[in-house]
Amino acid sequence: MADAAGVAGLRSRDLFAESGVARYDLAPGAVLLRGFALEREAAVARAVEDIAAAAPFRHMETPGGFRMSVAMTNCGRYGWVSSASGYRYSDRDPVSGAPWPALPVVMQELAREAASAAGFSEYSPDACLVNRYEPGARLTLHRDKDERDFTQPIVSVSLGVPATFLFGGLKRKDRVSRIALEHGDVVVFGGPSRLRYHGVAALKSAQHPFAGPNRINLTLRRAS
Ligand code: MD6
Ligand code: FE
Repeated sequence: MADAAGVAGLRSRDLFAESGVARYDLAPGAVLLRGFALEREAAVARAVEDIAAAAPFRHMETPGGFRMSVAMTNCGRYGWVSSASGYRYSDRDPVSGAPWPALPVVMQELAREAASAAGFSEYSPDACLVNRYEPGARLTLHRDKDERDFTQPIVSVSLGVPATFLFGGLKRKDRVSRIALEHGDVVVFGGPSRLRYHGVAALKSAQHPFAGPNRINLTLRRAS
């Protein structure tokens, strides 16, 4: 199979000598690190299980009154929530009223190292949105703009069934590239790309040992 990043006409710029992880520059400030999370997949799997036990995945409602096809939960000091009244960060899980589960150390370290590999030093995320895609679930084109600090990047970790990431521009009508994201891939989204439009195409039916028919995505952010 052709390298999936090749779909968008991308070329690997570097090969990390130590990890063998290929780095693709998607755009200024946006970097794809292929397989960067693979070394820690067992620890990340346990962490996601613990988070979901404490704060179960749920289908949130959009401000427009639709049920999101992606099931979500959070960990960290703040969690992203959507409801009829809008989008916001909350330091409590609205379902239980309790604080979100802590951001696991393995995710903090993974995010910090990925950010550093992409050129963002001193990354200090305080929120992690955990997305679960079942077959057919999708995320429409959006920008992540509910955070207070756009100088810090978002670090996005893909796990399980592969998906097509829709990578747009700074305007909604800009051309959208399609990038295959596979198990273990990490995207760092910051700098001049921090407010680009992006989304995820409907998940195809497939199986992967990590989460059966599902895709799990972690997006770490600095919210406050
Ligand atoms: C996902 N990702 O891959 C959804 N947002 O499931 C995002 O919405 C996202 O990957 C901001 C930065 C990177 C991302
Ligand atoms: Fe996003």
